[in-house]
Amino acid sequence: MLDGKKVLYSGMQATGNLTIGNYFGALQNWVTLNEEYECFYGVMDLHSLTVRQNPTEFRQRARSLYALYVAAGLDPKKNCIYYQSHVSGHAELSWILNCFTYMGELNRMTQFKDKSARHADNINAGLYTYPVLMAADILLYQSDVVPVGADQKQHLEITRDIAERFNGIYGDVFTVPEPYIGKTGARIMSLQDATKKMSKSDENPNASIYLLDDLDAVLRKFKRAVTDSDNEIRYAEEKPGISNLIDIYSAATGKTVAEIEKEFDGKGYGDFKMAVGEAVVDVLRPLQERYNELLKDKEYINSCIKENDEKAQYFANKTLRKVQKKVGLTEKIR
Ligand code: ATP
Ligand code: LTN
Repeated sequence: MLDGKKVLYSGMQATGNLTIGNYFGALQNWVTLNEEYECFYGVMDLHSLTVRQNPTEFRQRARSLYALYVAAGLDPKKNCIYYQSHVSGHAELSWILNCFTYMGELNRMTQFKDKSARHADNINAGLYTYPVLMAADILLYQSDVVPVGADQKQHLEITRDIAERFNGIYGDVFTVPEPYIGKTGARIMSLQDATKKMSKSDENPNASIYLLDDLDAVLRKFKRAVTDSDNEIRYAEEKPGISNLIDIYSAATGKTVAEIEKEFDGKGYGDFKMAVGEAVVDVLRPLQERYNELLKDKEYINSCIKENDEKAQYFANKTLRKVQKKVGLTEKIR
């Protein structure tokens, strides 16, 4: 609780360009939940270091991510939108929590298994302890709720386990957070292979719709999206391509699956794909306009970053000091 409100925490890695998977799976829910909670949103640049980054591009991506949060509708004067690497408590708490996390737990993480398969030449210790840093992010702010896409559920579970273990030894130090996974859009799939999650790091540009894609390209990519052999617009396990498009249309318009099936009853795939493309373009157009405006106003973004870094640092330090004391680290002589 902070000022009588529950605390919401979330963030994204500053790696690659955001896709509509990131938007419908996470960002859109952040905006919906925004008023109800005291909110912290991190640009998770320390997590991005688990894969190699080009320093210049990385810095630009982090800045672009910050602007996209704001363009999506999060007001940086009301929400604490900040850089993870600017608050030293994340790395400090992460070390302490490492000592309360078992290798057996980390061995079970599916994201680690996937990412080490994809980056076989760079299976570093950061990739392995990634979930512990994520637990530190969340627990530092005594967060109650963490809105994420379905792929992050396992990381939320380990965060809860670490918090409960720590509280079991030292008393109620951490709030145990709940995940918030939206009903629609929690798992948007690739447009080229509907058995794979849409990802910012997919090598095939037709597989993902990027938030900053040219709008004609968006329509084109939807036209080329994989479907299946019959011509019926129906949500079903054996129709992953069409089901994915229904999910996207639902997330973009707020319509239910039943409403969508009815709307397109008797219509063909071509019409449906066009409608999905247009619905997504309607979401992206205002977002891109705001984003382009924001990039022009350097001073505004800088002042928001500065103010919010300080605010985050203040709250993070409160928890960190408490943890240091509980585990018996010697206090600094002031
Ligand atoms: P990468 O694919 O490069 O590992 P990513 O696209 O998964 O990255 P993250 O920064 O790891 O991006 O995720 C940011 C947020 O977006 C998380 O809450 C994650 O659950 C959500 N998310 C990512 N991809 C999807 C998707 N395809 N569908 C729904 N939510 C998603
Ligand atoms: N692992 C997350 C990004 C992330 C995060 C967090 C999300 C890092 N720290 C804390 C929520 C809360 C991902 O989306 N891949």
